[in-house]
Amino acid sequence: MPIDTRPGIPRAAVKNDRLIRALLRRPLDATPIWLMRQAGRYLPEYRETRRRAGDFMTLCKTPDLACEVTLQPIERFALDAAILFSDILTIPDAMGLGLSVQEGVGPRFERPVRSAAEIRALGVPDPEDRLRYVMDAVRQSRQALAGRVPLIGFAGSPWTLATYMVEGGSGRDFRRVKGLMFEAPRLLHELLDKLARAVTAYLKAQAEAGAQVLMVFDTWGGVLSTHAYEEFSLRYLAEVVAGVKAAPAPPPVILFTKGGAGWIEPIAVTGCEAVGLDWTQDLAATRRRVGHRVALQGNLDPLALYAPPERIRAEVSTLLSSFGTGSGHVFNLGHGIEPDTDPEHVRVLVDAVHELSVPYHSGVEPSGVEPCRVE
Ligand code: 1CP
Repeated sequence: MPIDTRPGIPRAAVKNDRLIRALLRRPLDATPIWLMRQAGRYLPEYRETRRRAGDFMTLCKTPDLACEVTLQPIERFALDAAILFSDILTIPDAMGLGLSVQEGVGPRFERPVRSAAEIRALGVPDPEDRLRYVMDAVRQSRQALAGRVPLIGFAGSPWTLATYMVEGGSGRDFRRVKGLMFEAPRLLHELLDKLARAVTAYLKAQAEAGAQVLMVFDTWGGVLSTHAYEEFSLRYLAEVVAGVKAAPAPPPVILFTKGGAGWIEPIAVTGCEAVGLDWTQDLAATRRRVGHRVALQGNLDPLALYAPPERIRAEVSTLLSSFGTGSGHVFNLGHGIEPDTDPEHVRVLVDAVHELSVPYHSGVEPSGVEPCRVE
């Protein structure tokens, strides 16, 4: 029976509910799969729409085009979820930092924030005002999907957003933001507190606009020491989850810290439904540690998609067997898909996950224990 976690939506609103079932660790027929950056440069149809848009931010800010791109991978492959086409940097852009994204250069801010005055001048954007284009893209994508698969909404973590805002673009050694962390930690906390409020409001608004699952990308949490991670990233991730969960009928939440292998237990107790894993983490061991609490998402090395089809199937088989029987696994890559990936290899991956995972969902546990409670 199809399930949906939001009241007011007919139970049949999602025809393919594998993702939601896996996140809630309920029985299902096969392991769901979606891919980080599944709508993007590896697809010729994306490159064509981006060309028509002229530049990346126009693509994000034009709901018709964002919706078109959101659906492109769903039209091509048997994926079990759509992820909204947008970017984590929409929030700093709405805060007035002036974002541009150039081919081969990446994201850049015209007005990075570094001083106390610059941080204190930042406002928390109203999602239905300066970020209305994102909410419109959610509403339109949800309508266009017509319940085929659930729609994932997302945001960057406060720490990850702060790295871009302070560095002024992609960091390499994070010299500036770490400088602030060591020299003016209270000022960085002021920025992170503002960002946590902005991210919470943004995710709640996406859920209200129709996003059925929410994911938080903490792409740069892994560059921190353990105690700095707890103080400057995890604490704000937990605040965001608590804020999102305070709304009536909140959707399931996935938290992903790239490089967070050492911190899976504290991430799993934030109140999220699932933890995303990068490819360095062992699925079986992680399931033993936290699989009774949360679902796990991941974690094929994105570069495995360069390998020939037989090797891709073998990698899928290894990961499925590593997770083992029962619900609670969402297949994904350990990070975003590379732009020069062959789309036909994505087809091989998606079909292999569906085909090879069926025996893991027969409903008959060899030991007779509840699926997902592996000790
Ligand atoms: O030239 C182009 O077309 C721009 C490339 C691009 C794309 C396709 C950017 C710029 N953003 C996106 C889309 C995007 N970004 C999505 C779309 C939905 C999907 O299909 O998954 C999502 C979820 C993101 C999220 C995002 N943006 C993250 C977190 C996930 C991750 O990859 O770690 C981060 C760190 C960003 C910042 C960003 N935006 C764009 C780029 C190239 C980057 C990364 C820059 C860097 O490496 O620091």
